[in-house]
Amino acid sequence: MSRRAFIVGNWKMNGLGPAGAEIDAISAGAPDGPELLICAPATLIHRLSRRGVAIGGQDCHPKSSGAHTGDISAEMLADAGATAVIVGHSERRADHGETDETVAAKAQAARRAGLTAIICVGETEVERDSGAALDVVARQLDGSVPADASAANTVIAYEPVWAIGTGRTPNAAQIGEVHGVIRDWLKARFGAESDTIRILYGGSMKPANAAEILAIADVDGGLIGGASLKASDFLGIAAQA
Ligand code: 3PY
Repeated sequence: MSRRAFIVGNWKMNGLGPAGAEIDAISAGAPDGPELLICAPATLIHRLSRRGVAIGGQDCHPKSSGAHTGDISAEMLADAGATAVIVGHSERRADHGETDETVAAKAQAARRAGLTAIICVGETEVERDSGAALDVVARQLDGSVPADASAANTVIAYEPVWAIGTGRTPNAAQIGEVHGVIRDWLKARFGAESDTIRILYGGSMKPANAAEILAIADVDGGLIGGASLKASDFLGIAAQA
């Protein structure tokens, strides 16, 4: 089955009001073909949505409301105009101690609010060097994809932690091997429906390496960090999808 390429920007903790100009440039230059999404800081979601590019969040609380100072629920993201949310990014797992269980609860919240959950998995450098990468990713999938997830609102992003913000990327064989394992895992969990679930690669993806990465079997798009901050770089990647 051929899946529509999905190119997602993760702006992380970057972006003030003028970022609207980048969204307008992405909207104006969007190529036919891939689906585009920018996961912006929560403060910008309302301002950036309805400008011709789908906007997502970068995290959500498992609960829909309540006494959780500083947190944002999936319902609030949807209310602000988001269509999707990243959950379980390795920066949140590391900075906020998020476990697979927490990530699964957040993915469940995304579903409850009608958002697509982009669930991140990926091994550290130590895990890669010790030969544990595939086991780690399978274990994260087991724990982070909620039991009642629907294929329709689930996207998986494979982001090796050692490739994030380092300029290093795994080679094509390494990416292909992990994406193959994820595809098999999805098949076992979702059956025939799994064919529709997209698997993104993330970690130091940029215009210069996008074509090679996007050509790898079972890579259905990218989750782009730094290179999504400039419309020209983001579009340079999207044009190759
Ligand atoms: C990166 O490429 O830096 C990312 O973390 C994308 O999510």
